[in-house]
Formats: sequence, C-alpha cells, structure tokens
Amino acid sequence: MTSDLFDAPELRQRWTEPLGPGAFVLRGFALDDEAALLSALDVVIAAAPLRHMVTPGGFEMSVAMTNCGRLGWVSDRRGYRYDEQDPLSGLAWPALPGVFLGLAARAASAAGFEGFQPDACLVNQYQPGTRLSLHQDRNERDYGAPIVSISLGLPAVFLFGGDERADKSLRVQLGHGDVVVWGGASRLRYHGVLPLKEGEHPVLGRRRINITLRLAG
Ligand code: MD3
Ligand code: FE
Repeated sequence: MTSDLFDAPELRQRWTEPLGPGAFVLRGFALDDEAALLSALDVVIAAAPLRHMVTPGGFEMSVAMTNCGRLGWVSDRRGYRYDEQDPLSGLAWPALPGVFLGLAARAASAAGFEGFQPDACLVNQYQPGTRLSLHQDRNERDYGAPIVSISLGLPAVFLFGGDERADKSLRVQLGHGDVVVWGGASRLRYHGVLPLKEGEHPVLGRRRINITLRLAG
C-alpha cells in the first residue's frame, strides 16, 4: 500500500549511479524542474514541431525529433549533420530554454565537468514500440565535452555498449526525472534504446521524452 504522498516529486529519492568512466546516472535530478521543463518543451515544440526524420538509407526513424539551440541535429537522404536551420520552416531553431541550460550545467558539474555550455539540444519523443538502434554520437566537433540527457515520462531500457558495435551492452532503466551525463572515456560508446513498452505516465501520458544537450559546433 503506497500513499499518493510518495509520488510527490519532493519526496522521491535522488542518488548517483556510476555507469562507466565519465558516465553517471543522476536519479531524479530533473524532478525539481519538472514544471519548468514541461512548459519550455511546449514552447519549443510549438515553434519546431516533432517530426520523423529519414535516415540516409531511406528509412523513417520511429523516434519523433525536434531541436532547439543554435544547432539542431538533422538526418535526411544526404546524411546526418548539425544545421542552424529547421528544414521544415527554413527558420533558425527555437532558443535553448534557460531551464535546459541551467539543469545541464548543474548535472555536468555534479559529474565533474565544469562550465558545460551546450549549443545544441535534440528532443526525442518515443511512443510504445519506438526504439533507437545501437549507434555512436560522432557528429559533434569536440568529444572533450560531455553529453547530458534528461528523461521524462515512460521508463525506457537504455543500452550502454562499448567502443565496438559488437561489445556487450549494459541495460540501464531510465525513468521520469533521471539525468545522465556521458563524458570522458564513455563519450563515444555505442548506445541505443529498446522498444518502449506500453504504458501511461501520470504526467506525460503514452510517451517518453528525452532531451539531449551537446556542444556540437
Ligand atoms: C552514451 N538518445 O539522441 S540519450 C541520441 O534516450 C540518443 O533518446 C537516447 O542516443 C535517448 O543520440 C539516449 C543518452 C545518450 C546520448 C549520447 C551518448 C547516451 C550516450 C553518447 C555516448 C554514450
Ligand atoms: Fe545517441
């Protein structure tokens, strides 16, 4: 028997789990900023709608994506890259919300990376069945900067692999409010997300949102 009181963000636990060299899961780190994160997310999505990009191989991604910040990650038949413009509108991406920047800098600092100032923010939306196959993030200029990711909504099983695609992956469950910092020797590790399981999150509904902040340019 649990009381609704234990679902209140201020009563949920926060702790740090080391994942690998330079990689840490900060459990519950985003919970204090839940309301501000969600309203900032609405502003971003209203200006640059979530959309399914096409891979260079011609497949539509099952993850729906958008971006904010100076640079946005895009994929099309020509390849993967960072671009200053939203290809849907031809306009600059919406500004990177202060609450994203502040949380990213505090999380990076908690993991030992001081002065993190991302210029790119990718928003990924997963619905039940959506997956992200194993890949490396290699489109950024400076691998010395960490990547910070914020998970909201339905829980997902994250695959944290090695430096080679064939290396065995660690399975890490990421839930609402968890923040992960990936830096140092973990920065180029293969990673992916298993198909999202069916469910209904009390705040986000039938979806998971992942906000990834990077220094790309
Ligand atoms: C580990 N997104 O957008 S974020 C991606 O949950 C991406 O939406 C996943 O992978 C998601 O590229 C995972 C966490 C993440 C980001 C970069 C990493 C994990 C990483 C780089 C190296 C190792
Ligand atoms: Fe990635």
